[in-house]
Amino acid sequence: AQKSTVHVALFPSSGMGHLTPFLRLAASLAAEEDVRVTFIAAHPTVSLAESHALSSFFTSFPQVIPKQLCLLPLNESSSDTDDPFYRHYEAICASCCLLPPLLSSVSPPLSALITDMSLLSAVLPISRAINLPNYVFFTSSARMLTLFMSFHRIFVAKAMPGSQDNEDVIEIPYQEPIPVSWFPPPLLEEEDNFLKNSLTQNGKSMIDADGILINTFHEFEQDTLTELNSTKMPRGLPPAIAIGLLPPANFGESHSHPSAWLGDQPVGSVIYVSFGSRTAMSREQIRELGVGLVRSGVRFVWMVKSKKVDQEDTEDLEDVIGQNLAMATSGGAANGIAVKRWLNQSEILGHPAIGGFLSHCGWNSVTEAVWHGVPMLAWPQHGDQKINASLVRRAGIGIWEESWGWGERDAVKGVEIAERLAEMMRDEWLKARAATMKEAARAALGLGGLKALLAEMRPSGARL
Ligand code: BUP
Repeated sequence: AQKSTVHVALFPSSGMGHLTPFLRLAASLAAEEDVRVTFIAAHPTVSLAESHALSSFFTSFPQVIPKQLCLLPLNESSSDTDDPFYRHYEAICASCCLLPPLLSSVSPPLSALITDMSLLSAVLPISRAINLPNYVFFTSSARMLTLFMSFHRIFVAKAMPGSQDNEDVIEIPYQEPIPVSWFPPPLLEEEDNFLKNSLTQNGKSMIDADGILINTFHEFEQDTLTELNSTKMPRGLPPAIAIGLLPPANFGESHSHPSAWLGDQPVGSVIYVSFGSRTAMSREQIRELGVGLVRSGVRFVWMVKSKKVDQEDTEDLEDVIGQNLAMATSGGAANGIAVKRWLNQSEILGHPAIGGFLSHCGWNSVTEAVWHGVPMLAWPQHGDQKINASLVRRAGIGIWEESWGWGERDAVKGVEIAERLAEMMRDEWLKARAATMKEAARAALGLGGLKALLAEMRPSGARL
């Protein structure tokens, strides 16, 4: 029998950490039979990386229909954040009133909308008004989802550490408690702030979504996924659908990585160093990291970043890491190379010379390391990253030096960094675990989280 066509619209939030998994999801959906994909992207983007990724994606996937949500000007004085990514996200929320004509203009009519977790409370009233099923794509770990969904209840119950002394863990209903020290610091503040408000509003809205997609898989987050879908959970919560790790879709510039240098290095000998698209380390910490990399003796490729938003990251490499190191790392005199520009991270992690990843543990970075079987040295910097780092440690695919904190206080000394780097690179157990997890991630792809979702979206589909 002929399948009916499903038409799905995808709507990501701001920053590469959100855009990348949405683009990968779009590529996976577009590869399915009888599936049309519309991709709604806010315009303008906050970073150059996002606008480049979007244009390469639409060139590589002409079957995906691009739609621009042209952002309305934001009232500067009504914002409670100065983070450029959060401000952009606020502008997207404020522009959601422009969605109805955009959603109704696409053909054939939409079967469902897949919305970023941080846009849900702004989008749900719109999708409900036109009877359009609305799924959420949660672009972090299932463990983080447990906090996201319960934060508004924890907060209302005033169970935060500020009001309950001597608590070193926070109870998460029906889930393992989470240590207070892993919470993103803004969530522990007494006063209202941007992150708290966003988590409260969107967490509350989750109950009204038709389903929650998470790019994770059972072997990696077994306990959490089982609990999330167990009958003990409060009734009415939408199903949490583990869609597996999304394979990196190759639409970037593949010549943009230092392949010539990597090609000359022994298999598994190089550590890749990057802290994601929105972490700007202090100058002092960057210098200590440089000292640590050289001192460790481990070969490295270091993606250096000194400003949150790429357009503003205009300083020369030597001004950021120092002239001597810049010369040594560009001329081959040091044990590695430092680069101050966007690299195709997933492609680098898949290079045979790569044997380790010093990472902030943004969820995409964790999934890419798992996908390529690369052991990690976790150094979380903000947000969900300590929770993700705890999963890396628990899965046995990386080490996490918890005493390094959020990377915002006193700089961690180079000598300490060097020790941990060398320790991670010689750990055979980590390598074996990472290889096993890679196999499990690839095997999970065939298990059909996405196919089950599409079956549900088809007009005759049964509930998951
Ligand atoms: Br930097 C950098 N090349 O040079 P995360 C990042 N990436 O391909 P984040 C590159 O951006 P959030 C670069 O592979 C990953 O897919 C990287 O996402 C890619 O961290 C993505 O790892 C970064 O989730 O976002 O940027 O901190 O805070 O939303 O987790």
